[in-house]
Amino acid sequence: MKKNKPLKVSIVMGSQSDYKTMQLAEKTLKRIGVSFETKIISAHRTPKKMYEFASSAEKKNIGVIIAGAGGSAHLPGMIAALSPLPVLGVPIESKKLKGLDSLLSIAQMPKGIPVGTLAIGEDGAINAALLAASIIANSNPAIKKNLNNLRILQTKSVKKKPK
Ligand code: RP5
Repeated sequence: MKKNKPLKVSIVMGSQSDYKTMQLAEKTLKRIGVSFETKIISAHRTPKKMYEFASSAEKKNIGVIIAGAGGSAHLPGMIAALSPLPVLGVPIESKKLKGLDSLLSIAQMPKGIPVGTLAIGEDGAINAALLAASIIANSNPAIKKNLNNLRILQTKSVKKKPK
């Protein structure tokens, strides 16, 4: 019997300037052994590219989309509107409002089209990757094992006493 190809994660971001944050999602997925692709797609600067990406993502063996955006951060919501895949939004820490604008834009989706919103900035990028990996792990026992191992390591790394 032909084996299904494992699902991958697509990491997209609105601008090159988001990559400093979003590369932590890449690093985290690499650590867990989850396949991924990374693209710059802007909802307002490249709307046609966004439409093409979001409307064809499901056919391209993508299981989860992580979308990072800053300011008036409509990218995750627009992608979620066009794709049935789970979309995780990472609010980029913007210069002017420190990411509060991004957080509220991404989190305050009106009912009907959900975006799973993570924390602002680096923690959000890392947790988006961990969450994406745990979604992929539902149909991939090897990834489940890697995620569990990562948690065991994290637990062991906690010191008993402060120095
Ligand atoms: C958003 O505008 C991007 O996600 C980025 O966070 C923000 C600023 O973009 P640049 O002006 O740095 O390209 O679309």
